[in-house]
Amino acid sequence: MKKMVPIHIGLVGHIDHGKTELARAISEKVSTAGLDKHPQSKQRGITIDLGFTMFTLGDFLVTLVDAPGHADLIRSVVAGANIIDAAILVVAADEGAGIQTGEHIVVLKSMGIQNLIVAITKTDTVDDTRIDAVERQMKDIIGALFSNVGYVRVSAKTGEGLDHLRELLLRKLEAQKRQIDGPFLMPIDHAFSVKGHGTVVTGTVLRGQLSTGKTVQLSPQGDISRVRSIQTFGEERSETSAGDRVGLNTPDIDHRIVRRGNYLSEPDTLTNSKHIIVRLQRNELYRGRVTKGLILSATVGMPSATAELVPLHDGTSVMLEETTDSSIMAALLFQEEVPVELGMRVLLMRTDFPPTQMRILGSGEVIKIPKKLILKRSIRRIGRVSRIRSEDVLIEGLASKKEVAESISGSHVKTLRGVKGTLKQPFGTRGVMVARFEAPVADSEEVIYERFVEEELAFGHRRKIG
Ligand SMILES: Nc1nc2c(ncn2[C@@H]2O[C@H](COP(=O)(O)OP(=O)(O)OP(=O)(O)O)[C@@H](O)[C@H]2O)c(=O)[nH]1
Ligand SMILES: [Mg+2]
Repeated sequence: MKKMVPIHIGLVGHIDHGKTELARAISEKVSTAGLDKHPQSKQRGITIDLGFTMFTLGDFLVTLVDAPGHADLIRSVVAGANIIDAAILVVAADEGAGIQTGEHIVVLKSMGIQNLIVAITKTDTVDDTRIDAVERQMKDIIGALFSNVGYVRVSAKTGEGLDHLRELLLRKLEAQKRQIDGPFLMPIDHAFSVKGHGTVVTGTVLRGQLSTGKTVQLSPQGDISRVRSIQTFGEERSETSAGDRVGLNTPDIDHRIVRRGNYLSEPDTLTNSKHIIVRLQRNELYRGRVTKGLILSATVGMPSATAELVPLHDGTSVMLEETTDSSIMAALLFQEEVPVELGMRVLLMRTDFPPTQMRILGSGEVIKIPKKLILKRSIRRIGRVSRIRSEDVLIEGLASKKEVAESISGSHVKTLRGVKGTLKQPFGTRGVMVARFEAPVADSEEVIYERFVEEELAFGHRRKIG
């Protein structure tokens, strides 16, 4: 059999707009972690968990990753976006764009997805003028956000438009460049036990190659297992490589400890860390503030974790109380250890915001994984020139009493205009200080004293060093 080219397409969009029905209508095979398998899905009639189905199209072996539309399940959409090459954004013809339509567009864009098909679904429920209006609405919203966009109208109920969708996919899909080199890496989406075989984990191989008999490690737990067998949509194979969707039989790992977003990798290649430094682009539609101590949900690669944010002065390790910049450098302090690698994609979300508000703060990548997180906090005092006596300048307001003034004697200061000086000694008992400057200063001019204290930080607490 000719080797098919694997490609992964996400199905995203507002709740109830017809993603799962569309997946059913165009798929040939449903995976073990198939559509709406979660018990609550049947009860509530909504998708709870990522679902995976498959069909072939020309040379492509297409995996559809069906994501939930419910606002509370946005983390699954982000997790799914981490393993897809392209996306179908589903919009119901009767309802038009919903709130999560917009949110999912931001997720796709943030995760670097450029290839997008907008599928207007449920076309059997409305007339053509309505469908035209929804298409116009979507074109307005999408604008120039994606480099490769197509539009299609479908009904999962009558089958109308499905051929057009296949055609459009065939035209727009491109074989992806996969990272075959480098250590094996696969984020896990499901784990279960098969009688007589033990644990099977499923996922999409992001990097490297693997063959049966090799050893893999579960992160962050650290457990090791031999890979007894490899399957793709029910077919046994002896090896797999980046881009494949597989089920791996890893009998030495207990399936009950495996969580969505854990990784399987070549042993000892991933770092588990409680803190990272990231560079982010602020989401233009985010209306909240970006302040020190903000608690948010951080997706790093596939898994999400609760994290505390500390904005940093660009290019340094100096903490900021707040940043209003669009390009942000920040430290993330996790509540629990997270497996990370340099360059992994990061998306930050305010899950404390109501879903009617833009919750995505921004996205970017991991730029540093420090062993210890030691940052500098600026302590800044502003005083004022109170008297000038030839070379000696008296400054008040930098210290409250003589002892404090003594403790900062010898420190450098500068005026608001940038004239540099040195604090010499206290003058009197009320904290006034004598200073000398490199150039003349004016009466009442403001004088800035700044020093840095180092702190070691972890989620929820900090410790002064020295
Ligand atoms: N008439 C009609 N109904 C549809 C069509 N597609 C889906 N539906 C119905 O719309 C409802 C929601 O469909 P789903 O496919 O479950 O929607 P979803 O987008 O997967 O929903 P979530 O995953 O919960 O966000 C179901 O009752 C479907 O039967 C369609 O093309 N025509
Ligand atoms: Mg669904």
